[in-house]
Amino acid sequence: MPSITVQPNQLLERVLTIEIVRVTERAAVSAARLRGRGAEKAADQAAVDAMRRELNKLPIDGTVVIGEGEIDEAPMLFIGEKVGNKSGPKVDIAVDPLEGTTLCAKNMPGAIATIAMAEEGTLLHAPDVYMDKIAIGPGYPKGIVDLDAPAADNILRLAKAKGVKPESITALLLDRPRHADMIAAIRKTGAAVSLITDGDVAGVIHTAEAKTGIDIYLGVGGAPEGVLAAAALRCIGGQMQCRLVLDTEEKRDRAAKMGIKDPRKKYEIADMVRGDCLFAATGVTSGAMLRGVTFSKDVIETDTVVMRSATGTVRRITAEHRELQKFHLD
Ligand code: VTB
Repeated sequence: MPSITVQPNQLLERVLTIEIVRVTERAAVSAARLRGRGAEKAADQAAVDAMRRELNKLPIDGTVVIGEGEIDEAPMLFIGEKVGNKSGPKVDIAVDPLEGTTLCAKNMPGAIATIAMAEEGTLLHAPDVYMDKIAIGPGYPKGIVDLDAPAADNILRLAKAKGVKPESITALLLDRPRHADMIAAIRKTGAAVSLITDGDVAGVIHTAEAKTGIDIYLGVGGAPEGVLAAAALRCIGGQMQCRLVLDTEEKRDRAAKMGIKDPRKKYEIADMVRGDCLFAATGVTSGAMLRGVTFSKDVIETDTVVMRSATGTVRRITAEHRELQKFHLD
């Protein structure tokens, strides 16, 4: 039987796979304590504080490249912030400590705490702008869908590749007025449209999870969320194409300062995540991908998915936290 040899430099990366679970778990618990309070900012801040504290314990020399905002706003976990205890490898980090602040504030399904990590210089440094996205799950020939093709063509081509009628295709989009024409065009093909109010990191990942019944993700969402989703698809397979929406001089300037030379560039997964990566997400409220945090008398339970692109391993980790509950730790 062939054995898998672990190189010394891979050892730390494998350890970090488990360590980043702690990071998203703690962010999720802190946000979940504020579920349903109608307090978006407070829940987000609680998740940010917890994530930052846990990140700073890790043996990494990390730079936040996708974070809570740009440096002039100087929030915590801003783009460019250094995290980690500096004793380990130089890494790029993308975070969304509370993806779906509104979902959490209203205690609606699908809020998560999420992170991606990769070797320094390999994650796209994207400004906090919109991004046009298209994504499908694994198992299709490359190029079967295209960001620049009409939505209806993409649905028809995907149906053909899947060997089904368009009626058997389900597309997922953010429920926004800007998508009205696209939704109408997709429905005209006979395909079903599923709408989400927020949370398109999970939305994109759903295309790679057969149990969700989602075949394709389409539309305009946040760029930070796009890079996080690309990291997940790099681990589990699937195709994704994206383009930043840089529709003003000011946005193009901000992007240029982050090293983006071509504002119209169409990004593939390999352009957004240029090497091996780790991805983790913990449920804050229950959704199709993850269960939300549950609080009982002695135990807090979390549900996390963690992925490693080097091997494509996906772990689902249900954790019981006793100390956190006993001492009411954040
Ligand atoms: C999406 C969604 C996020 O922002 O990226 C969306 O995944 C895009 O922005 O959860 P608009 O809300 O302006 O459409 C979120 O909803 C987070 O704010």
